[in-house]
Amino acid sequence: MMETSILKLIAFCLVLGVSLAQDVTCGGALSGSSGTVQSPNYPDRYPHNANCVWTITTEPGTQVRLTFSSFLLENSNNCSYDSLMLRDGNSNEAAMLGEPLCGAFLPFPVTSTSNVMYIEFKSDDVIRASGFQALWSTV
Ligand SMILES: [Ca+2]
Repeated sequence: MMETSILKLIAFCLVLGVSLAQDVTCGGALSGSSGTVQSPNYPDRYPHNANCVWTITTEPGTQVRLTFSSFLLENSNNCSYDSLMLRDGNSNEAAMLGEPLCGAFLPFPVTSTSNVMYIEFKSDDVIRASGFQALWSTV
């Protein structure tokens, strides 16, 4: 009986641990006509070693436009430390939409050529910032 209780307690802790870990997970498959994408914890600082991927899919025949309302990522050459990358398609092999983004300048709105945009946010293990928030919509 005692053993069962201990096992249940361990199982509970594992579940709790997993759900706490999920608080910093991010990304996902988004679809519809509009919505918001933001870095984990926004407007608080994003976590270290984040790796988030969003795919945004709008109606066939339309395009996806991403308009930033806030942007602050650790700055680095070629954005090699923390970065936001936008791609014109549904995978990390699709063509980049512009250069990798980082630093403190609010990026111009970006529009895909098809109805899918791939967004990847990465952070390294030092220096965090408030991250980004962007509205996506159908064009
Ligand atoms: Ca960093």
